[in-house]
Amino acid sequence: MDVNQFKERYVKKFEEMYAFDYKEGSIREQFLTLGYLIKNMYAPEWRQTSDTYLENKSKQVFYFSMEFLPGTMLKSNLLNLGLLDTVSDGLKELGLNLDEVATGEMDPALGNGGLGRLAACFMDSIASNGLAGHGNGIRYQYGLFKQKFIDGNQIELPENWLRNGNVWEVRRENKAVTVRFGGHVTLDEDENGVKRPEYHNTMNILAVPYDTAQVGYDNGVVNNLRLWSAEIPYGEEYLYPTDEARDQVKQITEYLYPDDSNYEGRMLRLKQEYFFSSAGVQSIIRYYKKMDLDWSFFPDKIAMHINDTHPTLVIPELMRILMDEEGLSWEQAWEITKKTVSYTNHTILQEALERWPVDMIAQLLPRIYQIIVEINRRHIEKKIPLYGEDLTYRTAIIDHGQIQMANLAIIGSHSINGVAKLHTDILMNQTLHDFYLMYPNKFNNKTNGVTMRRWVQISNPGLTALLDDVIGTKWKKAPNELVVLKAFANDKDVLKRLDEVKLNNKKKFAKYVQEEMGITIDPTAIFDVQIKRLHAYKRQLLNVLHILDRYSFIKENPNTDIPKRVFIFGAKAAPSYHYAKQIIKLINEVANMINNDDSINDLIKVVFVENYGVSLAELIIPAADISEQISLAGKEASGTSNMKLMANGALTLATMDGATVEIHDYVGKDYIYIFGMTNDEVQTLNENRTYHSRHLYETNPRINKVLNMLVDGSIPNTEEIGQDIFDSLVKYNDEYYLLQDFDSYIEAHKRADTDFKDRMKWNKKALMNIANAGPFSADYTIHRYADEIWKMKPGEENILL
Ligand code: DL6
Repeated sequence: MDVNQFKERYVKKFEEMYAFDYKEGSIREQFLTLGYLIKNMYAPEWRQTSDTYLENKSKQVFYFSMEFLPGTMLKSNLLNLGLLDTVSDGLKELGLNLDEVATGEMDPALGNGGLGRLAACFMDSIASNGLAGHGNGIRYQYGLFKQKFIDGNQIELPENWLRNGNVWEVRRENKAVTVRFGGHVTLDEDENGVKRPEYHNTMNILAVPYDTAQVGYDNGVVNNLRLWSAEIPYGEEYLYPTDEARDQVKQITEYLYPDDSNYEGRMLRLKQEYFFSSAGVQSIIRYYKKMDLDWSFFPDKIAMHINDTHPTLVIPELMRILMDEEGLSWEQAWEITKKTVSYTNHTILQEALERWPVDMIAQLLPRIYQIIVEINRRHIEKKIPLYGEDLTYRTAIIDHGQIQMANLAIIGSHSINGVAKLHTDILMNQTLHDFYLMYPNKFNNKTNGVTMRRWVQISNPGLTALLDDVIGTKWKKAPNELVVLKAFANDKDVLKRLDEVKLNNKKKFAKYVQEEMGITIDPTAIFDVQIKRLHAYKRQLLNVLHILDRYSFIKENPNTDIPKRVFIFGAKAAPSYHYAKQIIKLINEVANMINNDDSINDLIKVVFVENYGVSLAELIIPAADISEQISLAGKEASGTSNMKLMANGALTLATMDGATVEIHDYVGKDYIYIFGMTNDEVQTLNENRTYHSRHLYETNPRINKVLNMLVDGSIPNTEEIGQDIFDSLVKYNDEYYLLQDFDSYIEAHKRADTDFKDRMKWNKKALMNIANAGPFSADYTIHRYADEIWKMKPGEENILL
């Protein structure tokens, strides 16, 4: 399609939809027109892809995830279809602007953070790698809450992302399935003497799928993301006569759980987990039957991947269907299930390891409960002779009245992977060591990755143009080609152009900050960025302590020549996470104090953006100079903002944690600022029990001064929270060792200050980061998942162009 054809089709489509001239359309109408037009364009390939998979009986992977955080889809669809320039030019000729039209799209916040965003990167890479793979999740009516700051406090508002409809989705009522909850189950013998379950008094919910195309990059592949919505079954409305009864159904897919680390035993969440697991498995089984193959081929044709333990009920659900509905024996069903399912662990935080009370599962899912009990019984029976009672019981699925979901996920699958080398090592050697002894071959590492299409090509067009010009365009399909850039590490012209690209991105962000927040920031300052969920282990507080230290230094040395810094934060706290919300309040009050202090000559500014999410990340990341990855070593499973920031030329200032260890190894120690304890040192400190934070407070003058600022009235409006935060560091012995790492953190920042003054030196470091970002492309990560876990190859038949 050329520009003229596009223009013609756009104008026609607009008139068909709205019956007036496109020039009078609102941004929303202009966006919707474009969205429907694009959807019409990929629809034939979407259909053809799925037909081809069926005809060729291709092996397909289904990625089960409670969260998908895709970001807006207009530009990524255009990019992947090869239409970005055509549409941008065409709109311009029509007097419209693609960037403006794109603002008409809502950003679907169907995830909390890293885990959901990873799932979205994977969808893009699966399709772009030409693999037959689809997502399976929940179509939440309300995404993650919209964050507002009122008097510096986080307030949560509902995020009704569907209020104007969703152009990309297709409701497929004819593909709906029924999911059963509650009631009770009896096992009755059929005419052949086989025990069959009979369900009584269940609550039946209709699961209706909404499909969204996942367009591959320049390869004609269009896969599917299927999100399920809960509805009352047709013709059964009479069973739900009250508002309360109807609400119970609606609630199942109403809200995304706003917490990524602390799962309370809430019935609704358990319902959500079973709802989308069951619906997904049922639809896959229905599909498999169309292939008309023996059940023994199931794992050769289907892989089901569970993204953390939230979809673990896939395991007993697959068992249930294979045995109860398809008549397979326990042994046959178990073999198929294990070979089909694989599991990724995303955290070692104890509070995030899911456990459900036995009573709750027994009451909500009686048949599933029976199956879990039997899986557990057989596991124990089989393993005791091999590993003894102690070890075996430590790996039991049912323990102290709780169902351990990670144990079920490991026992019922053929692969468990961590998301960075260090994380996987910790899983094997500590957290899941008993399982590692039992199943060493199931464990493997798959370091996370990010899609360079969204995180470089779409969000940083300036850098993309520079790369295309300097190293050619191969990197777009083979991100490791970025390494060619190293040849230009001392090329003054390239470094200058890189500097200009960064400056332009910083100006763009500065404009946003001015317009939306009324804060003036200098684009030539160091933009120091920490963007991630607010959590104590991620140590945003350490960042604040550094800001306070720097602030008091400048107050005492107003003529210092350190470069200006803008500290940029983006973070949401789980609504019930009191301490994290106190940190948010502290950052906002520190920002207020510093931003309004004329005596420091603008040497520091603090910007805490409201409602951080994918769209804001696309604006902030290309503008970043420093990437703060400062979690306590051993706590961050991987991190992915570290990869996005690196690919955009930010220098990482970090502890040796998660995938940052690998970033360090690739980029080399001269191009990264490492500080703080290693994981081994943290372990030693834990074991020795010799840490006394109060001692550091009392003996280290710098720490003493900064901590006193939290309680001596230096920071307005923080009386209560200041004391609580101070206590967490001094009275309660500083659980995440901020004070232990404080000095080396300050030193790392000093090194960055010095380097930043030498522009060419800094730009060379930035260039080296971009050049080494290739290995962190999700395309490679997905290649490894496909090859080593799912046993899939991007077959010729999947590449349609
Ligand atoms: O693997 C994706 C992402 C990692 O990069 C982060 O390090 C990790 O904190 C995050 N985990 C979660 C917690 N979810 N659970 N359970 O989001 O996963």
